[in-house]
Amino acid sequence: MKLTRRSFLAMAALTGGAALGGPWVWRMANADEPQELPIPELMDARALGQSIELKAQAGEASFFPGRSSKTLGYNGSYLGPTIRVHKGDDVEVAVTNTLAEDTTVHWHGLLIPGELDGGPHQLVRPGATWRPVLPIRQSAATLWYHSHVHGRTAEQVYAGLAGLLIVSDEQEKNLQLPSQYGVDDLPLILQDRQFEEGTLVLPQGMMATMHGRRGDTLLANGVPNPVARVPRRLVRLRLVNGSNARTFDLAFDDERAFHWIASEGGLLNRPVELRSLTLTPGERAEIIVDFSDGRPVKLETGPDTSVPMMMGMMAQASNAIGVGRGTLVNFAPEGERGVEVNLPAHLGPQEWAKASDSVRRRQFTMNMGMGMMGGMMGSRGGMGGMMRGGSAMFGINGRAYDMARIDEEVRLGDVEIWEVHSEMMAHPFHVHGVHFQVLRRNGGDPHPRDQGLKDTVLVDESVELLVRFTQPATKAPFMYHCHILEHEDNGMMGQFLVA
Ligand SMILES: [Cu+2]
Repeated sequence: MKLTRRSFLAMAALTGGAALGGPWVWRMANADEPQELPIPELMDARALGQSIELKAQAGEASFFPGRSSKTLGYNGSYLGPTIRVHKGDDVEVAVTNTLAEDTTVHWHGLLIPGELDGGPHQLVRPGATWRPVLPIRQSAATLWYHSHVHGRTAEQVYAGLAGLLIVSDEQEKNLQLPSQYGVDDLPLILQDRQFEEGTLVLPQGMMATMHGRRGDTLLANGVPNPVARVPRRLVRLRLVNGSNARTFDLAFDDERAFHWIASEGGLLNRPVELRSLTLTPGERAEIIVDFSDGRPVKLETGPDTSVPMMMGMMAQASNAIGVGRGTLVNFAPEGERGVEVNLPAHLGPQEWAKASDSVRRRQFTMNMGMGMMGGMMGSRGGMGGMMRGGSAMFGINGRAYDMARIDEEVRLGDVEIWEVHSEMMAHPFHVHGVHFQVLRRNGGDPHPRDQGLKDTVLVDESVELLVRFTQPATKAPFMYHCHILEHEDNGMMGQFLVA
């Protein structure tokens, strides 16, 4: 049955209007007319004379038919163009802030000096333009860029300030992996968002801060339940978890195998066959999927299990989350069956550091509920008052982030072991300006999914990371923080210099 707007209104009238615009109705309407997967515009730095222009702007987006939402985007109303840069080049980016508030643009995963990083210290004021020249010296990888303005990162990213950043190089080109952007090389920014009557809403309150903002609707490139038309051959998917807080457990609905070829830092040594893949906020993965059988298939995520039981129950009671299993993308293979191609057995020769190169060990604990009792007993009006007051609810090593305090100092060129622990729930840990390898997880061997060079990692209990510092941070520090953006905004962040 085709649910037209008129029959929908009639049905709403029959049900006494109670269901008018309820989320299930919108999802039904949407399921009737699936939208095509939008492919963000590609801005190739070489084609553009090594000059990229990004404009942070306010806009309106229509996530559901006939409903518009207030959003933010780069050069558009929601999300931003895909920027492609090439190893060896220097790329000038002009970031203009047309918003009525401060912003920054952080190049998540790019190995560049601290003052170019786009963290909280590189504020772009309303009306101003920031012009960093980015030296691209790292291997091919899928990165992303997003707002990182302290205290407002969560709200700005939630509203849409994020985009994909691809680094290309000759070695990766020579592998002849699927590389036709938007055809057999698809960017997929995966997010969850909360809607009411088809309009994007910003969850508020203590639950939203404690868990990070989560939502009942899954989006890929800003569209719920989209259809991606793909050729009947091997296709590369560049997956980014751009959610504020939700970890995705990705798998295809027919449980087909696929090959994981790249982690956050670039190509793995060799393709790894998987049937499911966990992606925490800030993490990326490139996978190769074989669509040659021509059968439609869905990319799904399992239910959100990253909230502790008690907190999950509280959240459900307060309707802050309602997130089960769901579809992210419907793939519809089309055209003639492609000729069979084998993936290269060997991908990237990752010459990297060894644990024995490490000269120092540091410990970090991501704290949650710090000073909670004191805050509840205190005179600030309970937990709500405490959150608004911004007292130390979240921190690292017992301290909330302070822009004026340098927490760690590292020697340029050193390799160190960072031990990272999580409190209360699993937290994704991101370090700016570095790549690391996971040496140990929860006191044992790392998981298969921990391999490769990374800049973001899910810490359920503890991890040991081998970190190499190749980028200076003298004029401005690098950040390390929880990538649940509400935790980060509320103090679960520290900063370090590299000299
Ligand atoms: Cu966290």
